[in-house]
Amino acid sequence: MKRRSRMESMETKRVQPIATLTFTKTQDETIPEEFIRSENEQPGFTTFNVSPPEIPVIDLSQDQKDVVHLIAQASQEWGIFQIINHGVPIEVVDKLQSVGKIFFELPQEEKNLYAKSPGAKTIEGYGAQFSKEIEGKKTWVDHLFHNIWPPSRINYQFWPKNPPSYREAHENYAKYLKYVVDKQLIYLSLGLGLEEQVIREAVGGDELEYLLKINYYPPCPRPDLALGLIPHSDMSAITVLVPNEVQGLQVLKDDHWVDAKHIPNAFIIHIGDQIEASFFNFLWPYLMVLLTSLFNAHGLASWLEKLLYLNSGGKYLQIYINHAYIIKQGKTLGTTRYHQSIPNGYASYWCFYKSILSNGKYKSVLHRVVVNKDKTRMSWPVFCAPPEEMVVGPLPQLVNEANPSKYKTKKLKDYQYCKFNKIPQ
Ligand SMILES: O=C(O)CCC(=O)C(=O)O
Repeated sequence: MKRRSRMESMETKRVQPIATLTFTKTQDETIPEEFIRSENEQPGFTTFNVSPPEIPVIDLSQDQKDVVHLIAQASQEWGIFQIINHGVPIEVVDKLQSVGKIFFELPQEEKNLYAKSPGAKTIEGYGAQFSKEIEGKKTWVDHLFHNIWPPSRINYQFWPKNPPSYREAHENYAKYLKYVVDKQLIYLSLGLGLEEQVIREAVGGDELEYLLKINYYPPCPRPDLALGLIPHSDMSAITVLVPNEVQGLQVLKDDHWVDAKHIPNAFIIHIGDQIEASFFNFLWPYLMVLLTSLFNAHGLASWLEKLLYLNSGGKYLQIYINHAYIIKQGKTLGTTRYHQSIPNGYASYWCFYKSILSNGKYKSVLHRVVVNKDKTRMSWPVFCAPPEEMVVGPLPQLVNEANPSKYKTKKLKDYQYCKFNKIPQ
């Protein structure tokens, strides 16, 4: 009996069974309240539909000089691009996707064998909802995380045994992916005018860790109200993502949420925080945190909010109890995964955590995922990040009097701690 109720409560924490229940029980197309985003986040209101710009697509079979130029340009202007002719055989990706799909279609009890235990320190395992959002909102997605490279970082306990070919498919994919990642890091280095191995070495060289995630976004009766993932940037150096054919990824470009078009056999490359460029220096947010904390302590936060908003003509940076928000002309820009939008409906995003290597040249992309009414979206991002103990900071080659260091040098694990706990970097 006890076991049964534990099992039941685990199941209700997964989105997949909730989605199935929602579809079978309701005729009126409602979804549980905790999945309904505030208006400023709802995709129905915030997606840019009128001839949106398109994420750059880069053909790697071109001359290397052109590839480097295009990648550097996309990394500065977008922080994301798609690559084609990347050298990974279609069958390898098909196999990866088919074993992942089989896993997510297994009975709930079997998937739960790989569940993260509550309070576990590791990110690896099967679960839902990466971190709690302040208003208790949930995203419409389940996931499985596990490392795939280097071999010393693999914990096979998190790799499903069913289907039996799961392991081979992932080992094979990791082998090919390594080649793609190494190449991207070379292009990014060359794009900054550096020797080709500089960035790769700076993010760990052979120790660079590959964390694979499988996202499973079931069909949602109200895709206009829910989000698969709230806006965030990745803590990685770069992320390589393959989606299935169901579109859903959106990126923030010039204050608008635009769709990442599905391109068969393309890989999507995200520039992560470790390589990013931020447009703020870090003293300004510290000052604002101090100010707002003082105001909060006296219950005056919402007054301060209004004052700032009015005085800035609707365009200002706001810090709200340790959270940074950028609000432009009252429009939704987004929130990060680690905090929530503010109650007055303006949108926001966290601006402290930005780092590091390129000292302002490349940008990490703010992205989110919308869900589909009839189809299941799945995606396979691989977050490539330095080992936790590694110290990351601006590359000395990129710092000089004209371009002083904008970011602190620190261990990746300290950086992650700050990001998870919303502490200024
Ligand atoms: O599903 C996607 O396309 C994006 C996934 C993502 O951003 C994430 O898992 O952090």
